[in-house]
Amino acid sequence: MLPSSDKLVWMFRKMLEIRHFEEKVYELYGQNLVPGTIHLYVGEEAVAVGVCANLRKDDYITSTHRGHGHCIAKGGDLKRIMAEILGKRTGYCKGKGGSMHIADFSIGMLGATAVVGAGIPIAAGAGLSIKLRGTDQVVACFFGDGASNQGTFHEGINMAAIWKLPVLFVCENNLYAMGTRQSMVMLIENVADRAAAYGIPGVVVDGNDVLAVYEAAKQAVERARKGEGPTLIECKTYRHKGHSRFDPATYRPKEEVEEWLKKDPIPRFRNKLVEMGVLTENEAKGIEEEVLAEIEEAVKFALESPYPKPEEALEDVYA
Ligand SMILES: Cc1ncc(C[n+]2csc(CCOP(=O)(O)OP(=O)(O)O)c2C)c(N)n1
Ligand SMILES: [Mg+2]
Repeated sequence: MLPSSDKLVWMFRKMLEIRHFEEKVYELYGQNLVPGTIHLYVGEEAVAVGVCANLRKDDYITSTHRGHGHCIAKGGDLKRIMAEILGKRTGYCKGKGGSMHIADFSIGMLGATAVVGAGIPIAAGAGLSIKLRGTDQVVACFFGDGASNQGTFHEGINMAAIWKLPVLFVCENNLYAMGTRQSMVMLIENVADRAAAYGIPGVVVDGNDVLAVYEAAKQAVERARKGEGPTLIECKTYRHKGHSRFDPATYRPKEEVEEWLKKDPIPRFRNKLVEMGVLTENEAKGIEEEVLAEIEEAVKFALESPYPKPEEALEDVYA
């Protein structure tokens, strides 16, 4: 069943927020305003949004090095995310975590991590905490195709499976782990096929179709809330940019990139909403303008915020 019109519009707005936020971060990076590096989610927006559209505020997510989109889809504050990326004191980690360490427990965003595959056992742990507390919350765990070759994938999913923990394991298969093509490191085509090894359902979906992702996640959430255990959802998608800001991604054939650009999830969804009569072209344009204004405000907030003081360097950190 289709989500309500309100939810469809929310999904469209969130996808635009992620896209324009990321493009702005890309631009700010070029102006030397972003310390460290960045990994952009442009092209993969339908995954985070399709999944998070099924989650409540008290549900959890775990994220990755490519995590801005997950945080935005879960309801993260654009100003605080932008401030954190710029290393400012008003950011989620007071400017000390940066792009890859954003967390917001108040919305169930348990954290991004630069360690590939590290979110998987954390999600299983959060699932166990839910089970022990006896609530009907769920966890959505985002990770890449590369992460699915880490030992944590086996350990985390197996444990969640045997204990029937309420976790959605969401593989964002963008075909590459840095410059390594999936076929160079895996003999199977679908990460979801690995679900059979754990005795749980594995589903492959078009990760550039937000409604397909929404539907797969909906079923997995229902199953998880009923105590029936985890699901592995593999979303086939593509990052429009290189792995990180400095990667020109020359290892990808030009034709492949062009093919995927044609499948851009945002124009696809926009056309669908117009076709379905949920939005007019003008309304869609209006939403995009609102989103752009919101992002400008976030940038202004972040630029005007102070850096942390040197004497605060050892506060809030483990040593
Ligand atoms: C444990 C670990 N090994 C290697 C790296 C270096 N590294 C950073 S991102 C990345 C690729 C991850 O690929 P994937 O899981 O497919 O995610 P994607 O970047 O495609 O979203 C690697 C190897 C790391 N950060 N952590
Ligand atoms: Mg990948």
